[in-house]
Amino acid sequence: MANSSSIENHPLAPYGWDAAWAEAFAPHAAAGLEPARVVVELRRHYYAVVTASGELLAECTGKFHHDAKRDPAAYPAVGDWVAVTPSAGAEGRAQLHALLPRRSRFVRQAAGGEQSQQIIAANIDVVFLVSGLDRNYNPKRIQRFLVAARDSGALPVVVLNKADLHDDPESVREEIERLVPGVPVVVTSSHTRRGLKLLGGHAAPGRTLAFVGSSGVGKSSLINRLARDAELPTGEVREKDAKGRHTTTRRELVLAPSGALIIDTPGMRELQLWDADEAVEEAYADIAELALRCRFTRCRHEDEPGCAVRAALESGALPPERLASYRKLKAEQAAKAPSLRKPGAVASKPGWKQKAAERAAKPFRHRHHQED
Ligand SMILES: Nc1nc2c(ncn2[C@@H]2O[C@H](COP(=O)(O)OP(=O)(O)OP(=O)(O)O)[C@@H](O)[C@H]2O)c(=O)[nH]1
Ligand SMILES: [Mg+2]
Ligand SMILES: [Zn+2]
Repeated sequence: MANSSSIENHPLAPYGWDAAWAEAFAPHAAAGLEPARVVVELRRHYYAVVTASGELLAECTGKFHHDAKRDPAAYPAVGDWVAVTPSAGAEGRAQLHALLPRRSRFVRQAAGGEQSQQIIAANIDVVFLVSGLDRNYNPKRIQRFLVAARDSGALPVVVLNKADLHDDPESVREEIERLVPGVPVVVTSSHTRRGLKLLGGHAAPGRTLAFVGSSGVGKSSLINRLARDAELPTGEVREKDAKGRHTTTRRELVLAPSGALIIDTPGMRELQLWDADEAVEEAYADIAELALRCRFTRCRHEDEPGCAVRAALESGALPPERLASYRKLKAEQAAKAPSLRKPGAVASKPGWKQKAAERAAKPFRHRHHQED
């Protein structure tokens, strides 16, 4: 077993390698495998991993797939420690053989129970839930998120970003603190740099921080501030409703100048932390309310007798456009539900596959961030 001074000098120490990981890895080391940390999920079952000798594009072995038995949680996620071997005759490529047990995990609970847990980020110390203090702000969503964060094994921190767009951010902070007692709440602005020191306080060397939240709240912008040269893509939000455009399309770990490891994630449309259906029901609470009064509990509001929704349409109390948009959303969700259960569903946005294929075809190089 390696002694502690050689652990500190280990080339992977900046990525969080320590004596406990070395111990967990011992059987794999004995089998001639190398340790590596997943820094990007490129596409389904393909990962950029960092090893003692540099970065490799790793692919799960056939045996790995067999043992994983299609359980998404059995596959590596960004932040995971894995065992690899460089592929013979394919430079920059590696075979991924095994996954080390996780210390913590932030999961998205998709519809469909246990088997559908999707790991958003693994081995994280702190998970920041970012909200924007613009129209995006939603206390209920923050509460729901904290339920997911509570089980993660990481410290949850609520981040209220875009403070520059709000008249009284402190009052919001107080409201959230009352709502979620004991959870740190930080007010930030990536534009004015407000609160960045407080965020940076969590960014100690070797610690892993993950940023999650809806699209457009400023996750990548905040990370770019903390990791000066991360140069993560950021995108505009829509004028009419402050919704983001899903600029970030992959989960990626960057090494910040402070020595912290920071994980960026795509906005929450893909990372629904609660049942999507529930969100629609909430947005159309009036229709949900009416439906409670339909004679049949499974009323489709078409030609069933005693339908309160149709009655409201006929009386003019419910605008037909509203019912139409509700129906459209429900139909979209029904179509989307099965794919959300698949691992890698996040990566399967239009255009993604092609881009990933291009990237995979090129020799892979992840950004490195050194103290300057
Ligand atoms: N006013 C203001 N705008 C901000 C702030 N932080 C980020 N933005 C803007 O919000 C928009 C979205 O920022 P991103 O960093 O791309 O948001 P994101 O959370 O990474 O979004 P996705 O990658 O789509 O999930 C950009 O136009 C940013 O310039 C802030 O503190 N104040
Ligand atoms: Mg982003
Ligand atoms: Zn009905």
